[in-house]
Amino acid sequence: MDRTELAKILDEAAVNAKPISQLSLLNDITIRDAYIIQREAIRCREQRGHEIVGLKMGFTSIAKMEQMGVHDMIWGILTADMVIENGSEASLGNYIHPRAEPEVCFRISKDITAEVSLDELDQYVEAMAPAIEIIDSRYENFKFSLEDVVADNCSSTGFVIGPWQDPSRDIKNLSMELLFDGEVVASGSSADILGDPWKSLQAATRLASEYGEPIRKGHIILAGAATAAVFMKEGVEVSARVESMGETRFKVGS
Ligand code: OOG
Ligand code: MG
Repeated sequence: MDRTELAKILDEAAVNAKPISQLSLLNDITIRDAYIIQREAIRCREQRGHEIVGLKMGFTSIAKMEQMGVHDMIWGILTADMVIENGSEASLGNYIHPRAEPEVCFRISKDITAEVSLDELDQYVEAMAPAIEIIDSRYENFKFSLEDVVADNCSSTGFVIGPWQDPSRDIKNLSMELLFDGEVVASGSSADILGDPWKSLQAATRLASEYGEPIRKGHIILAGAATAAVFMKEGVEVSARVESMGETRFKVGS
């Protein structure tokens, strides 16, 4: 199958919340191909009127790489239909087998069209916040190769953002927790995100420029989870707590 057909299969699996078998089992897909498929599938969302609102980094922590059995950093595209308002509800029925993970995110203050060095990144960030990402692989049993997951837009499905605050360069060692009904179900540190979430943002500028994907003023960049992700359960209130940044939450509906 060609890349446009594969993108359509992934897009339909997401829209219908129906899992598919791994594309790499029957198709030869390189990482380059996978990013082209990812972009094509995003085009389907754009055609439905959902604009790009940012990027996400994935597998920036050892905990995540080990959980999913992969070995490299990846990135995906966030669109407007993935936004879940802080404190609102996300319905299980919209997803296949969703998991939640605690993250931090950055809001970009001016367009980025080339790689930005770690030292210069300050000039491009206007705010940061605690966040929760909902990931929902379109593959059966949440099993995939690196190429599969990249083609599937790195399992991107939803995200919730907590209170915005002024950017700080010193977020290297903040405790990060995921809670279900107030009980900690996963915990780690921002140090688990490449040693410093700013390094993840730096990598996002490098990868986006390599693939010709501009990062725009106002875009959100999710830096990647600090812990393994946890399956969502109906009726539970999911929250993430990041030391000195506060909390963000949503309720899991049916
Ligand atoms: C891929 C998404 C990885 C992260 O924060 O590491 C990711 C997956 O685990 O299905 O979002
Ligand atoms: Mg994530």
